[in-house]
Amino acid sequence: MLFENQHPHNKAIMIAVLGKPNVGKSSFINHLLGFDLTIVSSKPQTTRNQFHCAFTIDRTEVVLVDTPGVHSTPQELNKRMNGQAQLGAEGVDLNFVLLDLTTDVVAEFRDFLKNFDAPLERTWLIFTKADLINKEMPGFAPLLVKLQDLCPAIERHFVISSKDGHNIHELTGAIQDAAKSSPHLYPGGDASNMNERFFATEYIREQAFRLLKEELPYEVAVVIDEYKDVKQKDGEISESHISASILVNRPSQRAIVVGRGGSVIKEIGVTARKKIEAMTGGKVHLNLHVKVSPKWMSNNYVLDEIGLPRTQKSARVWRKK
Ligand SMILES: Nc1nc2c(ncn2[C@@H]2O[C@H](COP(=O)(O)OP(=O)(O)OP(=O)(O)O)[C@@H](O)[C@H]2O)c(=O)[nH]1
Ligand SMILES: [Mg+2]
Repeated sequence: MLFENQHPHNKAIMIAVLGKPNVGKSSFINHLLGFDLTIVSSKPQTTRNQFHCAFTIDRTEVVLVDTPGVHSTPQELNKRMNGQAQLGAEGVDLNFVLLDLTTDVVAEFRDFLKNFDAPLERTWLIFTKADLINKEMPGFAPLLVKLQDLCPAIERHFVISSKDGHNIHELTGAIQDAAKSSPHLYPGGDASNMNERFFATEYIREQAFRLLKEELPYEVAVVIDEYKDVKQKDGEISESHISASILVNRPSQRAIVVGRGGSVIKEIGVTARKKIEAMTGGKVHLNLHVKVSPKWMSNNYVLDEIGLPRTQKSARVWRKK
């Protein structure tokens, strides 16, 4: 069924977008998509789930898999985020490992490989944030040799910027050339395998990452309590009623997220609502609550609820013999 009525010249490619936290994976994906689908922040560990971000260039469908930044951690939440990165790379045609040019890229790549438990097959290195450095880059060739020594699966590299679009055109051309003849996975034009409910939680969490300081963004999760679409006679959605809970780890954090006179939660709500409305195309009524859920970052029920299943590195659980 899925592959019926597809153009015989269709091509497709699925690419895992991998790397350490904060290197610019989600910004890169949004730049290629042409709109802000996946959330971005200046703080590391923003993305927590792996998911598809799809677009087409002429007859080529490109599915980029956004993934959480891979890092070393003893925490159950973070172990599961690393697990998501590995899952995101399963069965893809190509891996892009993003390296932030403003850091020591060799150390960064070594650290990534240490914490990424799956073998890397076909890999292109994407050097990001080129707008922030001297583009002549003396000493770049020996650096590439060192990186190649760390991972023989590296086939190509590109130096790009998601801010000023440097080399993006060349890269998308190379992606098109690498795509193989194939039916499209999202022939109806869907941009993701995740639904609007998931993106609503992400857009709320994005504002929490923007407004909250220090460790607080990392101790916040968002769950939807109710999501109801109101349809017109022609079946079009006219408005959506969304109730969501912002979970925090400790009672003292509740007051910070609410803010003086409710100012912080109000700003989270107003800004997130605008982005959700841009996604749904209809009016959104967004109701936010803050709930204290002590130690939710190691609570199996909450982690499952936010789409982070156990991994092989998860803490052992008691099983009946
Ligand atoms: N100047 C500049 N900043 C960039 C570029 N790409 C990303 N950034 C910034 O880098 C920060 C991190 O970007 P993200 O896209 O959230 O990074 P990420 O790799 O998805 O991060 P995690 O989801 O936390 O793993 C943000 O402040 C971005 O605005 C770029 O090409 N140039
Ligand atoms: Mg991200």
